[in-house]
Amino acid sequence: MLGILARTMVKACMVKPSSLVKPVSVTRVTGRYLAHQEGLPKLPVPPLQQTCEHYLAALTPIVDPEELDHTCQLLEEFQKSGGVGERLQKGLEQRAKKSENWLSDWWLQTAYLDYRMPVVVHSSPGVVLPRMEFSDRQGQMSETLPVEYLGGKPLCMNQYYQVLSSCRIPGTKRDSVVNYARDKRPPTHITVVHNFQFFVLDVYNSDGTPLTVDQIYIQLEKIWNSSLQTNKEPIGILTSHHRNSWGKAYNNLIKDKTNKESVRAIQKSIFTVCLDAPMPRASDDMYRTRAGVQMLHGGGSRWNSGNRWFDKTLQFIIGEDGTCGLIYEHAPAEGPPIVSLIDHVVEYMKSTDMVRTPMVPLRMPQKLRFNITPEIKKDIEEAKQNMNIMVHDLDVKVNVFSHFGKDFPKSQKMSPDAFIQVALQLAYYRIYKRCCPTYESASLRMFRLGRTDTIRSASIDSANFVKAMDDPAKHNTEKVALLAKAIKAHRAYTDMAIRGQAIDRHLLGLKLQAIEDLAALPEIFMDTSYAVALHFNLSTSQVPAKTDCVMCFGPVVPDGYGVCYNPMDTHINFAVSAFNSCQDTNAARLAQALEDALLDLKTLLEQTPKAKL
Ligand code: COA
Ligand code: HC5
Repeated sequence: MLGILARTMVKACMVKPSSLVKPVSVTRVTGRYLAHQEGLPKLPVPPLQQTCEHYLAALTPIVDPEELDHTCQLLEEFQKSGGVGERLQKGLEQRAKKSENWLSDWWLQTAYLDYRMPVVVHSSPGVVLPRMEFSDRQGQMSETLPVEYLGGKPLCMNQYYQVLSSCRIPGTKRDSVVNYARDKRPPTHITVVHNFQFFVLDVYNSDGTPLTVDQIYIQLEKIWNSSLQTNKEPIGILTSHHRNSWGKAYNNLIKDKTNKESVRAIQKSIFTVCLDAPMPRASDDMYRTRAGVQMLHGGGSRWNSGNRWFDKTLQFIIGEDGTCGLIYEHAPAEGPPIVSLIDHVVEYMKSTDMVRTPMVPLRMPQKLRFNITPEIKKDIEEAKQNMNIMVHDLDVKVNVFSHFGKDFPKSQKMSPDAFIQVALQLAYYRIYKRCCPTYESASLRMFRLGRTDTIRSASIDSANFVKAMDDPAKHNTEKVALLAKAIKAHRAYTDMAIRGQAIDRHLLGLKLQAIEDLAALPEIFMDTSYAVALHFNLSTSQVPAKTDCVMCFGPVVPDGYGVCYNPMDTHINFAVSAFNSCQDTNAARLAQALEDALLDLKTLLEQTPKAKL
């Protein structure tokens, strides 16, 4: 095993400085960045009437008919010529003209920086990478090395600069994000945390060349050996707290100069590497689930939750038992750029280049000191308690659906993503006998500074299908026709969303425009239907990766599920999350129902002779 790891280490040495995380020449990179950005179209503002129509259609399967009637009237009023809707629409169009992207700042603020729940579970996604077989500590530490050259991939340049050398900063009312990647002298260090103790590790020599893998290994070993004590205060756990509480604790923490400098070093670092202590053993069956929670929250205060700085945009996590993965703070970037980085690293690790390590002695990595006053200690204790409650409350089930992957729906000439989403609708309907508001992320990265919009997977067509599927009075041919229609409708919604024509961000924009105009909030936003529509019992996301990894995130409502999936060619990795405090939800139950639904769809299609379609 070490042979492979040793090779991996050597490969890391071969990265050209120009492809490293440190921008070699800011002007050159900026030039490329601008050219790239200018080539992208601007996010459109969809037509008002179109959004109103689609909104009513989206409400149809999820609200009562009387409620729908009422909303229909409100929408008519809203759209009236010379009415509120028209005025807000004009305001939005003006905003779109004047800015690079009418939505992105609002979205960053509303979806992330103003959101006060802890980032752990409620916002930051975790990713489990394929398990490594470490035979010893050298294995664990050398696996951290590929992360050093993650930035080399020519990604969307905007996201590239958001992911590295950046960090969220808590506030007592709202947060902010700092980014040091474009500084005149960008950071040249990463932070490493082991047994709750943080270290600064310089990954570049003074001449700008990167450390070799051997050198980094030597440095990591020094860190490891000087952080063997396990009785340290888990200062990092503060970052898992409710944002207002953390904001308050933060202001108190950084009153002390040493603490402030230590925090700054973490915020500035290119990324963080968490060398985790062993987690409780899990059976092979439960391994992925255990790894999923290790990435999402670290297992609680007595395990690895203190071995993090949850505000840090990118944290790679390497367990002693070969569990590898990462957690990222969502405010600056979406999943796909993160996953592209992973794919790049995994691919890079396969190369077999060799390089010699210069025998220059290196300075001991600097340990970050924290002065813990009784008040800070109290904040840590509070954060620990809160973290342990969150850990107990999170119910996760990670599964590999191994019967088929994208291959089967493709063989049926169906969109695999739509197939999975319709299966999920069926799974939910079978358990709850109702359709629920469902969110699927759609990428808006086709547009300059684009983030996401919502694909509403619960549609009139999906509802017709799920109701028919288990109805003994319906023939298979009819079920297949309804299935095909539901899948087509989903794919059509997806196309609409990625072209910037979906309804959710437009409605949000109209609402925020009203607030910005200091006008009364239009009735459509105070309507019960609107609240129902935004109560996403199913919050889902497809994050495709070449690497066989599993991504997970928490639910967005107390009685909901988070469902993340990575469809591979012949299998599907998926993670389901729920809250234990909700009696009505159960992650394993929905995961099982989803597997059953996927298989039942396949059986239905295979048992129905094509000629009859
Ligand atoms: N017949 C045969 N093949 C089909 C098909 C059909 N009717 N429809 C689609 N396919 C193929 C596609 O060509 C594609 O082929 P590939 O595997 O060679 O690439 C594959 O099936 C997958 O297509 P599909 O399942 O339809 O989904 P998609 O890849 O277009 O993805 C979204 C859909 C919504 C996930 C995507 O548009 C998106 O927005 N992704 C980003 C989501 C995101 O940002 N998530 C994270 C947020 S942090
Ligand atoms: C590593 C994969 C993480 C996926 C994260 C994701 O999908 O985030 C969604 C972002 C968005 O704007 O749609 C939010 N969601 C988790 C609530 C679906």
